[in-house]
Amino acid sequence: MSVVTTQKHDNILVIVSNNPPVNALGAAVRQGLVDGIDEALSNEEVEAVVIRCDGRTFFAGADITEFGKPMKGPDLGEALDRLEASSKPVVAAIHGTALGGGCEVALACHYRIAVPSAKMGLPEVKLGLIPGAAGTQRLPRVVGAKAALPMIVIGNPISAAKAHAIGLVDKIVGEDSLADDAIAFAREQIGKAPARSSEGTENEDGVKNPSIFDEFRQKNNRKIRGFEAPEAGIQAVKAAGELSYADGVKKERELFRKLMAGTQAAAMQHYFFAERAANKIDGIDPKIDLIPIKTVGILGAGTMGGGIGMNFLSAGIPVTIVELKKEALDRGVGVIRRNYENTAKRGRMTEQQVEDAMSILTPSLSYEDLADCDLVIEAVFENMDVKKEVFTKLDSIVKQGAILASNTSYLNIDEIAAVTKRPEYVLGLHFFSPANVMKLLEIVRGEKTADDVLMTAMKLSKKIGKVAAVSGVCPGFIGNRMLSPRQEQANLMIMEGANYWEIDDVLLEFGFPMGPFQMSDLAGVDIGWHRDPERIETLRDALCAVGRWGQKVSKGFYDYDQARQRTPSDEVKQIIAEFAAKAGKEQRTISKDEIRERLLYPMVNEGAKILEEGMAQRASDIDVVWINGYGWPLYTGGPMFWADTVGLEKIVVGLKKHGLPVAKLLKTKADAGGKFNG
Ligand code: 3H9
Repeated sequence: MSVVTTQKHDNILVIVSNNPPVNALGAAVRQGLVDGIDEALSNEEVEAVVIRCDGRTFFAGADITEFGKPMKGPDLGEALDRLEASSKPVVAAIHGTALGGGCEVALACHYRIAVPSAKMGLPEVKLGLIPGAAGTQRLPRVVGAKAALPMIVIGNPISAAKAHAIGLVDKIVGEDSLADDAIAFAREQIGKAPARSSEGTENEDGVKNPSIFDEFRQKNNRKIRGFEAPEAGIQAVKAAGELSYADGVKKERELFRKLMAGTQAAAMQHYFFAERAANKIDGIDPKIDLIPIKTVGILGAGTMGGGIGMNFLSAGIPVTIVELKKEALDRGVGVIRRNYENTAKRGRMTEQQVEDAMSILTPSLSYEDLADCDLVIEAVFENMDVKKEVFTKLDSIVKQGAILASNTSYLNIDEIAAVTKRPEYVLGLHFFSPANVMKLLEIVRGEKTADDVLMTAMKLSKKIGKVAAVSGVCPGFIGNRMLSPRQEQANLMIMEGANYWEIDDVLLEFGFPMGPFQMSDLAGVDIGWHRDPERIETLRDALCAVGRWGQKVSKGFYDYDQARQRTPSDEVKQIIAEFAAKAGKEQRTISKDEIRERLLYPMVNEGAKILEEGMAQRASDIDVVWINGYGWPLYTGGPMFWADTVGLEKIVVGLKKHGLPVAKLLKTKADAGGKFNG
């Protein structure tokens, strides 16, 4: 059966797409839409048309898997022009997510009706693109440039209610009566002149008040820094006000094609599929029976434990949080409430939602209260002996069949699991700080972790809004393991003559939000310091001894002013110089290229070792970890995809030039002219 069918209801022709899973607009669907419109126009009995989708969603966009392949059938732009040109009114009936090309289909229809749960958006920018089927020209003509800008340039979907408020949706209809309501609505439009989006006039706001574009750039500077597509989106929306519709479409196509040919779009499309691939666990049936997780226990109400708990509370899963001292427990619960209230103040939560979340939190001073939890996550002090003690106790208290997880960022999960009588129910859930904000969750698969336990954790990660990747057991897992060689090189280079701020700046220019020395200042230079100012063995000891503990005391590697702006410190430079002299390190100027290569190439090398040892399932999982947990710039596709774009041969040559080791897998792939991804 064709993916697009038509049904005639008296004088209304309903065109129905059924192309699971998300009704992507592949060649067959585009052809089906054109055929449907032709049928409607050639049948005299038909007076109006409805376009809707079966399955879980209205069209979720162009079929991304077709990108880069030769175009088959009508292109989406052509198909939509045919649709809009129809002399008979065409109504889009929207449920699920009308995204990208799907939102453009809706825009090309003369009217749009939606169910309350529907969402609409133009997320192309997240794939390194802008809409390419006239969305940038039709949308501003319907809702105005100001309302179109965030949709096109930031790309987050909006609710049906918001779409209705800005004029993108004409009517909200019953959640369960979309098909019938669409036919009735279409009938009401018979005889009226079709409302064509390309003829809308709302785009004049951008001409009357052109400052909206610069204001938008400034307001969103942090979000769009380094990305090419957002600026192209702004230019396209601007063109929608300044140019005729036909010229605007030409401009959009030009911008779209240029982006599509660039590496950023390739990198971001790689990431789209990487994130989804990371959910799949080799050798485990995705339909395996899961362990129901109705309540979660957290051990430790510190920054980490509290943050972890918030993820579950926000998802409506009751949490019991245990601390040994009342003072620490009260403090932890207070921080959770304050965090929620701050979110509410910023308008991202209602007061009711704050209360709802807090009402399912049970603070406790007793391990015994964790007995009935389905999952217990330990977030106590990072020390093997402490963890072993905690797991022995948990194993004796928590009911059989419950999962015991450690939030360790470094320690051996198998060793921890071995102290329990249920090693198959033990795994690592490595959250990143702040745990309620950071997207990444590293799921650490122990040697004995059972398949259903692992898959339960994976599914749960989605429920709490995390992006998860599975790591094997090795020191530092995927993320921190790759951070080590970068830090090592950074430390070596400042002893060889590179200025520490140059090292930070190289990473900033590459697209990281901060460099290693800024990171150290933010985390606290004194973390793990022995607190003896007389004992100076490392650079860190020396900085701590003179009170340079980091941003919290306004001085660490940098001096900080009240606005937290950093300036390099002469005192630190002096301390580094003394260390270098003591170590007899010859000083030289180190170029930016060398700094970049020595920071990043060893990470790629470590990534290769991680793959070689089977600690990551696939190279793209490593990309997912580094993009979501450590700020690796998304537009480069992550360390392994980036390495592919640099060329593995070049990386091997670079590593050798700097006297650094080359992993076997990297060398083999480089010799064969291969890639990590694909
Ligand atoms: C565009 O439209 C360009 C046009 O302007 C111009 C053209 C000229 N294509 O995410 P899920 C697959 S650009 C192909 O797990 P959910 C996905 O890989 C496009 N495949 O489900 C996965 O496959 P698998 C603009 C797609 O319920 C499966 O569907 N649109 C596409 O969590 C399920 O996906 C977008 O960027 C696609 N477009 O979320 C929207 N979309 O099972 C992209 C999904 O093998 N899509 N797949 O791993 C989404 O944001 C989410 O998929 C959606 C559902 C919210 C729809």
